[in-house]
Parts: sequence; C-alpha cells; structure tokens
Amino acid sequence: MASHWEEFFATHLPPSDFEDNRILLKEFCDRHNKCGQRIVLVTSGGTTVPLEHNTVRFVDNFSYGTRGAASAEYFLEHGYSVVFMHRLNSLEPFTRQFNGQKFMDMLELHDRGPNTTITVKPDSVDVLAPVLASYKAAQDAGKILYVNFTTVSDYFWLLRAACECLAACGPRALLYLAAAVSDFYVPSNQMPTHKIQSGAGAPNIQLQLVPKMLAPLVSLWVPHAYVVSFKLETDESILIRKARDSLNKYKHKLVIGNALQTRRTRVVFVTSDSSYEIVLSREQILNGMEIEDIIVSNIVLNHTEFMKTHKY
Ligand code: 9Z3
Repeated sequence: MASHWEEFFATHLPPSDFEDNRILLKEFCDRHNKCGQRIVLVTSGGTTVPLEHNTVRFVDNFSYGTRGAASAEYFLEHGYSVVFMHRLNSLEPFTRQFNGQKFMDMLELHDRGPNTTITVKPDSVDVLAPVLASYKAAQDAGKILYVNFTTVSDYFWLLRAACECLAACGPRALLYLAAAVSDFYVPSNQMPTHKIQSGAGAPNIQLQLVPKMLAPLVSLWVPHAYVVSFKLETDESILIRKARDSLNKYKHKLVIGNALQTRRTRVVFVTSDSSYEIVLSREQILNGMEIEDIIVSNIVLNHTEFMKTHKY
C-alpha cells in the first residue's frame, strides 16, 4: 500500500536549503501575484531515490529535462512568470540550446598574452543573439525563478512549498508537472546510514510505493489552479487509458500522455471529455520546430478559457 502523504512529510526531513527556497518562492509568487500576473510552475527532470543516507548509490528516473526547459521558454514568450523547479544539473531554459561543446565551438580565442580576448564567431552570433536577448529580458524583469531538487523527497517538499505560495494566485496559477517522479522509494527509516557493503552479500533492497501527491495537490494545496500532469509510458497501447485513469482519479484539468520513444514528436492531450493528438509533421521537424511550442500554445488557450469560467 502507498503510505499516506501526511505520513511522508512527518517522517522525511526537508532538504537543507528548504527554508531559503521557501523564502524565494514566496517573494516571487507574491511579487507577480500583486501585478495580476499569470504564474506557471514547471517541474522538470528526474528524481533520485537514495539507497543510503550517506548516499553513494541511488536509483534514478529517466529524463533529460528537455520538455520542462523548452516549455519554460515558451511560457515566458506567452507572458507567464515562471517557477522553474528542476533536477540539479538537468537542462535549463536558454542554456539548453548551447550545451557542452556546442557552446565552446561558438567561441573564438584571440591569444595575445595579457590582452587575450574571447569573441563569438560571426556565424554563431545569429544563433546566440536571440536566445541571449530572451534570457536577459527574463532575468532583468525577474520573470523566472530557478529552484532545484535531487531526491524524490526534496521534490515533494519543494512541490508543496511552491503550491502553498501559488495558492494565492487562484486560477491564474498553472501547474505543468513534467518532472519524471519516481513511483518507488526507500523510506528514510528503512535506509542504512552508511554505504551498503558488498562483503555482506547481495543486498535485498525493498522499494515502497511513494504516496500519490497529486491527490492533496489538486484538492488541498492549489484547489483553484489549472493543473496539467504528464503520463509517461513505454507501451503506447496503454497510454490513453492510463492518462484517463489518472485524470479520473485526481480530477485535475489535463493529462498529457507521451511514450518514451516518440515523446519529441507526439503527445496526446486527455481531458475529461476529449482526447486529441499533437504530432509534429516531417516538415515541422525539418524546420526545427519543437513540440513544446505547440503544447504550450494549446495549454495557454485552455488556461485562458478556464480563468474566464472558474468561480472562486
Ligand atoms: C513526462 O512524461 C515528460 O514528458 C518526460 C520528458 C519525462 C518524458 P525529457 O525530460 O522527457 O524531455 O527527457 N513527465 C512525467 C513523467 C512521470 O513521472 N509521470 C508520472 C507517471 O507517468 C505521473 S506524474 O506515472
């Protein structure tokens, strides 16, 4: 049986930077709420499940953070203020476009001893300039807040704190839950303190079900927000059914189903009374279009409609 969410918070300590993040979240949400801004919480990247308190080994969840990082950029384009809650070291908005060597290859080194300079290669300026301009605009206007998590427990603590701050925004708050959150974990009181020793033989590690946080999130933490969750499957034939089960169970607004293998080009939107696919055409892919552009545009329309009709 899944343990209850309240028991989870009672038996798992918050992360060490929790209070700092809570203050940042509160300040950010209050500031944007005062101006009547729409705010989106984008969760992104995978959670870890430590096997030891002094963690040497952990179970990880698959996700690069591409979906969340790209979507955050599109929400900013639509005028939203963005809380970007992501797995430490997963992809981030803007920098995701020039990750690793790609960035180094855009630069030129002019080695002149003490007068050494670095410039952007002329043919990279066109690529870098618009991204840099969007990044600077978001930073200068204080429109994006970055907070990060690593373990599934950090994620839940941060998620609840973010929701408590967003609740004041009522229907102007949008939750876009794209992080890949582990369904299984080792509860704190069942975890060894120190590194598991191989000398003791093959360990028998018993994972437990994590509590379903979407339940209190939708009904208690942000009851007036527009909540969108993602459902990831590897077997496409069960995707729509699983997405609909989730929607019926938690009664939020939208579940976006995606299969691991095709997630970059195909998703299915499942609402209480409809389901429709978004598929990138070959031409759109060749033109460099990202599916998150279409996903976010669709959600913004739905959210606008929701704000018009939702009573609170
Ligand atoms: C997703 O399904 C995301 O779209 C992906 C994005 C993780 C597939 P990437 O980060 O991938 O671009 O590489 N996120 C939700 C995954 C999840 O854990 N969903 C839970 C479930 O399927 C419910 S909240 O049971």
